[in-house]
Amino acid sequence: MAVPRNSLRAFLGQAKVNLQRAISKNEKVTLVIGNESADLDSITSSIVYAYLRSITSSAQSPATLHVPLLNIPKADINLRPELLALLPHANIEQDQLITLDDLPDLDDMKQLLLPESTRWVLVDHNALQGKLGAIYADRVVGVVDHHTDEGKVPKDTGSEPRLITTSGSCTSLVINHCREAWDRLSCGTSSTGAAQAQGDTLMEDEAVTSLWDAQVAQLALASVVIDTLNLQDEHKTTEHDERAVTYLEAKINQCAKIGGRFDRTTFFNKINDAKKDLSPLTFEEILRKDYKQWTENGLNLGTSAVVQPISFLKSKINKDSDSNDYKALLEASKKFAKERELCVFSIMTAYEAENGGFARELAVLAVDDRGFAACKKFSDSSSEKLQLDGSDAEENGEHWFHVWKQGNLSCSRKQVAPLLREAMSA
Ligand SMILES: [Mn+2]
Repeated sequence: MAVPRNSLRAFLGQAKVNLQRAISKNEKVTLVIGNESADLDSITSSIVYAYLRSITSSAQSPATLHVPLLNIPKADINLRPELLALLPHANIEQDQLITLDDLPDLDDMKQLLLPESTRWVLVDHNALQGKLGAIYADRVVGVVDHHTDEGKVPKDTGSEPRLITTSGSCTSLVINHCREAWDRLSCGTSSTGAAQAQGDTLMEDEAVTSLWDAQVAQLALASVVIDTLNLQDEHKTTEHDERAVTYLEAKINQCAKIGGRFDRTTFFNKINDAKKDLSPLTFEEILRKDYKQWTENGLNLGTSAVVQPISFLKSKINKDSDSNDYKALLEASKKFAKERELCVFSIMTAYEAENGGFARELAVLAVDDRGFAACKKFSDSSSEKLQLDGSDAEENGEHWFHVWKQGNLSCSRKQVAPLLREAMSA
């Protein structure tokens, strides 16, 4: 089913109804889902891809309603202040987002949302992990991603792309993939849907559609500037990101209502300040905020990406004293790891250092013998590459725990997690 061109706000309403019908009436549905960390990039990639693929068509891909699904429960939206700061720019509200809470309970999922009635497009990851993966992994029909290709998505993806390449933000790849079809829409070749949907005159039609476009463009732009530090992070920014930013800024400027007063740096600072403010969150919420898990060789690896330094986490836990002691951090991390049955748990920080530069740290914890062996292997094989420089460390029969400064700033979780997984593999 194709949908007429509409605002993002109206589109999300239609998408939610479409998913409900798939569940209650066993109708076919296409879902677009980001990775389990559900960072801003995953969320905007899925919403923007779903929206544009639902209202645009090309020779190989007819317009089909795509449902953007956030890979988190509804309650976890609140752990993402940068998303909450962004939503008003796209004129959407938290309640309109479609989350794991909109799927049937896990126990009946297979019966109520039949795998054979579903198609899944992955954005910002290329292997469907966890419980959804166990049921729907072989229903994946397309991918747009900037992580290492795990080879799980079929080579021939038909009407959906199989696009995996390096970029700062996955949303940049989504935009560059969809822009031609999006522009054809704006040229008016199929813009009558807007007039019909609105019941407006064609004069008003253009003002309305340019506003809709600018709202979608801001949603996409936010991830690109967050993931590339407003195109200033030389380790992450690629040509794809630069092209996407130029294009999205132009889309925003075409809208008379927003374009005149839009300033990209002000916009970046607003979203980035919201992202960095972890003060309302508890230690456990900070670890959950940007969390990914893998199973390798029967061992579970958990990783939390954090936008403040380890010293911030220590002060969060040692709230009654300003102690820089790592013991409480170690204990709280062990608790987090045990609750998730992890064998290895890692915290990766990336933050602005006091001298204004950018810095990274890596903390790695193992809680059982198999984890100890994997961590030793990781530390032996990757210390040099990552330029790890130790500070806190404790190794005994109970745990293996190291905190390092990571001199190699170009390696984020995208590079570090595969090294950990490799050390865990047989
Ligand atoms: Mn990403």
